[in-house]
Amino acid sequence: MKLSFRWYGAEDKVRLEYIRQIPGMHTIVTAVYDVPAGQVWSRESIGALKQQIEGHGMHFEVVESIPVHEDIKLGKASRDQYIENYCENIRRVAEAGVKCICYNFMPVFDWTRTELAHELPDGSTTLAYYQDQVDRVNPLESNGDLTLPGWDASYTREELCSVAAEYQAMTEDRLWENLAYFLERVIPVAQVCGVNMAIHEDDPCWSIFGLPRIITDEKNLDRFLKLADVPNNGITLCTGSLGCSCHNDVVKMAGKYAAMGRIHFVHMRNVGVLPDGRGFEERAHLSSCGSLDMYGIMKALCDNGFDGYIRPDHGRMIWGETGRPGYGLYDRALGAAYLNGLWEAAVKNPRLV
Ligand code: DNO
Repeated sequence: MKLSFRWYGAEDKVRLEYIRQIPGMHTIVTAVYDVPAGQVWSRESIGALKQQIEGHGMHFEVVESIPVHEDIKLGKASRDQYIENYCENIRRVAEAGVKCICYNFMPVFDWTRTELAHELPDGSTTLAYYQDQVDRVNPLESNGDLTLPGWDASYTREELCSVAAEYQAMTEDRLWENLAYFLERVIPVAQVCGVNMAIHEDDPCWSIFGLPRIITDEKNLDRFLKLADVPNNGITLCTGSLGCSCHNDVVKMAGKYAAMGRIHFVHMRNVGVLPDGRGFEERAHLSSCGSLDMYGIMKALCDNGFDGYIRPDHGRMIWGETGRPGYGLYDRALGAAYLNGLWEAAVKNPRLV
């Protein structure tokens, strides 16, 4: 496995010189952030990222994310131009040495939480999702300044309402068709460029605000992989996104999709799933702090030949750190050290065949 770390570019408070000091750090995961979804990234911007990362002794091999324009998800006539732009971005990042691209196919809202700084008993703060808080919010009807963490801040309220309204007639089947249309055009380009596409599961992995969500469980991941049944069409296994539903057996999925060679990127995060569908809280990476068997997942990956990228996903805020929720340095660095330990243990205790 290649250990990686998400970095938000030159503006990020978490500096590359700190990240490189995490033992075993190999790859920086980043993106060109100053361009709206659907536009082509300049070679200068991509090259500047590469230069900074390599200047700090690391590699730029994973992009998270190249966002998929809403018109593609909606299946509008304008999608062909946006898909062509997407393909051009694949070509350009591949030229710069990128090997894996993470993206998602969630309508309108990316990851959604109701609290960004929920205090845990040890005084750290974390991201949390409480279903009753979500149920009280209707972003399509409310005219206040309603917002939830994770929403795309580049939308004005009016734009958000109008794009969400366009989804009123959208069904899961239509969304699947639009995803298939996208993959038919994008995966062949990825194959030529030697890039692995890695879709991120929906977070949380269920429908919110009446919008369809389809990358949610094993059955749907099987269906997704068959849409383009080639290695370059793979997944980002996000343990927290899948693991916030107790119906998903993440250890089993890790082993199964790794054995198929279809996991290209892993987001390792632990969550505490609350009883009775009340939601979940993000927790420290250590298995005993949450609901997931983090060793079981790493072992399943290792035993099944996984050799892609792994990054510690969201961390809590600890030791007085402030910054981008989920993306501080300290707790993610603790997570990285823990993942190194789990991996070493897994490698030294191979499955007996
Ligand atoms: C949240 C991230 C997601 C992820 C996208 C991938 O912290 O895991 O925003 O980057 O869903 O496209």
